[in-house]
Amino acid sequence: MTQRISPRLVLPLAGLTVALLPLACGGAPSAEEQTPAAEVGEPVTEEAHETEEPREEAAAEAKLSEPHRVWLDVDPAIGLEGGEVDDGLFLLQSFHSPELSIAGVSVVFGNTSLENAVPIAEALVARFGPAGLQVHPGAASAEQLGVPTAATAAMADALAESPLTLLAVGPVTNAATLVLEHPELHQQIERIVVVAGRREGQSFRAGTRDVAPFRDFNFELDPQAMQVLLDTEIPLVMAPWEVSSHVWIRGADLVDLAARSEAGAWAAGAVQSWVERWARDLGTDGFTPFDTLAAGYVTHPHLIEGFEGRAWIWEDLDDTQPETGVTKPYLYVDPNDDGGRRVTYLFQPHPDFQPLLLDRIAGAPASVPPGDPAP
Ligand SMILES: [Ca+2]
Repeated sequence: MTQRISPRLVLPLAGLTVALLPLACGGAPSAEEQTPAAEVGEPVTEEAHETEEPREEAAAEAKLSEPHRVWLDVDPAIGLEGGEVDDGLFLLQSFHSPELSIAGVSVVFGNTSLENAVPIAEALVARFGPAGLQVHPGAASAEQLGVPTAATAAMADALAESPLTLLAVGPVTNAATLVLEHPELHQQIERIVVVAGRREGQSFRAGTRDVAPFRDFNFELDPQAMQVLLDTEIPLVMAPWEVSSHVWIRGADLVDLAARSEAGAWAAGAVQSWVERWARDLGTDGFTPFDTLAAGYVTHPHLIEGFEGRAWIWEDLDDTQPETGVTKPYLYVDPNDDGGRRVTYLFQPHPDFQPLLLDRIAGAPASVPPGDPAP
């Protein structure tokens, strides 16, 4: 069932400004149908909400185990007018997670140009990151798949030192170039967590406006790079739109965040134009913080339910413009499919994840009731 993707399918979007990018999973909102937020996603099991053990289990696990050594590969656009904010929140969340030991940060094109994204990552690391953490520029477009960069060199050096988990929360061009260039290091990569994928037939919808479903942004910007990862035996975890569609950061959460800490206040301010964009384009109060589910799975696996399934890439009618007859590649995952490649597919966060995420973004638990004014 695996289908190789031809070069013509790579979408030449890297040069567009963020204001021109349609909204998409892991990226920005796009255009056409209407579904209340409560209906987003495939039917999901409700049992995950009924157990109270996961948070306690996760806390016990965090205390007992050594920090997970991770590498963060991001495409941040937070702070740009209308720019996607989830990579920025993902970085704050990671900096404030004692379960993680961050070996390095690299940057890839995606939500904005590499040129825009690198200084955003550098500023976030300098202000809120651990001392000494370095930021390494990677691919500026999908055309650079297979071209070594400062990012892939630094990742290779870190992997040669000791194994790590790669959190690749933008287009996976940097990750794919790393594995193409360094087959000797595959065994050192404990797993790669990506923000991409869907079940067959699933449409990415949110909000009440009559707009098209989200694109599978990270995947669609470089499907060939995803194929490279699928062709390896490195464990792959998918934190797709489906799992993030159940987590919302609302306006009231931002008031709460702003009151907690310097980082919380910065985040609350930096996401404002993104919140306004979702309200305007999708009719929502708040947004889903896609990339944060990837880090959450590493820090608190008990809070995010997944299944082992098979993944493959398939060409099908573009659901964002079905009237045109145009096709596009899809990254499908199916728990029952025997073809394709084995992956872990995340689909259901525990309700405790959202308050935990706010704690981690702020670097502090809630100390004042939500709704109180920021200091
Ligand atoms: Ca991202």
